[in-house]
Amino acid sequence: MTRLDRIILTATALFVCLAACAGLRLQTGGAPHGALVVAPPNAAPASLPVRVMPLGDSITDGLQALGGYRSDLWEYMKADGMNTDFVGSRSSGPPQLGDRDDEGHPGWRIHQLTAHTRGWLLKYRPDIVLLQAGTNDVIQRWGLPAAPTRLNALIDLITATLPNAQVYVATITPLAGRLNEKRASAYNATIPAMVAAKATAGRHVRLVDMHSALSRADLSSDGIHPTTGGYAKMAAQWYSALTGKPMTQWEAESPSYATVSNGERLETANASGDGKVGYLSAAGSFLEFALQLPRAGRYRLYVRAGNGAGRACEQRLTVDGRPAGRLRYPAYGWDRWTITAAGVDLGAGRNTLRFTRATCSAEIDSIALAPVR
Ligand SMILES: [Ca+2]
Repeated sequence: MTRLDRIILTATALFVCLAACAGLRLQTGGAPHGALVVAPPNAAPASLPVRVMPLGDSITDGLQALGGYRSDLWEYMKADGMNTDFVGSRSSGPPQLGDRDDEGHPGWRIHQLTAHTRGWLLKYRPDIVLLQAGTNDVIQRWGLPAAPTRLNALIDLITATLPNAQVYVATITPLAGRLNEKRASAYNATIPAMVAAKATAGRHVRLVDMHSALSRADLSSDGIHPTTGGYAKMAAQWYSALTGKPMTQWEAESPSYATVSNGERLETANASGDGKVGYLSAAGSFLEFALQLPRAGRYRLYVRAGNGAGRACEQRLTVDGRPAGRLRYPAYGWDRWTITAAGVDLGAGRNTLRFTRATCSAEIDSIALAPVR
């Protein structure tokens, strides 16, 4: 098969997938310029994988928390039945990360990525590029006034090399230290107009405001890389951008909306919010979220759970006291988080979601909801 044949076959298969499979769809309404938007499906997974290239520096690599945002992002996609292929020349992440391929290069500045990006794109031919770059330019103060120009050139290189790929451009995450954060904010401030101009020109580029998704409390002790919880927030922000469905997260350990009966709130730096809920093993024990929602409707529920029982286990879910099915968690180990999804119908105002033991106890770190429609 010639290369052209392969491209046509891939493009045709992808289009069929977009049109007929539930994994992805081509959104031409609200999204600019026919942007490729991943839609949480309810049907069978796509037959051909969608290639996703995580592209950036050590934050893409996942320094301080193995796998970084890629771990949760992979879990979200798996939970929604998407057939995803992470691509890149590197491979890093924990064993439970189903696909560890990436282009996250620790310490690299924008121009270093630019020097290699064309080759990576032609070799791995991603359908989606998740680009976050510039943190090293900022913290090394390396030609900082021209950093936006360099990012602009990198985006142009990607869209020129693979015009049909969808490029998600993230702002950089917060930095500790007033001056570094000021420099980061100045750099970030140039990105929305840059991306908007390219979208207007018909390029498949979208902005992901990653900076606003995290706070300084989400930074590890080095003041640069996110904590485990910070990376979890990054994954939720990437996935919200990919699906076009904004997710809202709630921490299981928060007493302001979560009640624990006959279980325990546990502190751990390995969970988002530095806390989780466990020991939900006794009969009658439960974790219950009381959530205020602005709108009634169908939602996608994502549960970030840890299961160290050595075998897959299930919890029961009830919504306002009504059975709403079971949630099944693979046995990755304690503090190795899996994300399990379920569809739930919720009302406007107060809703209670209660988790109880079914076949074994699992720990819950957080949950998230995204509107389906
Ligand atoms: Ca938590």
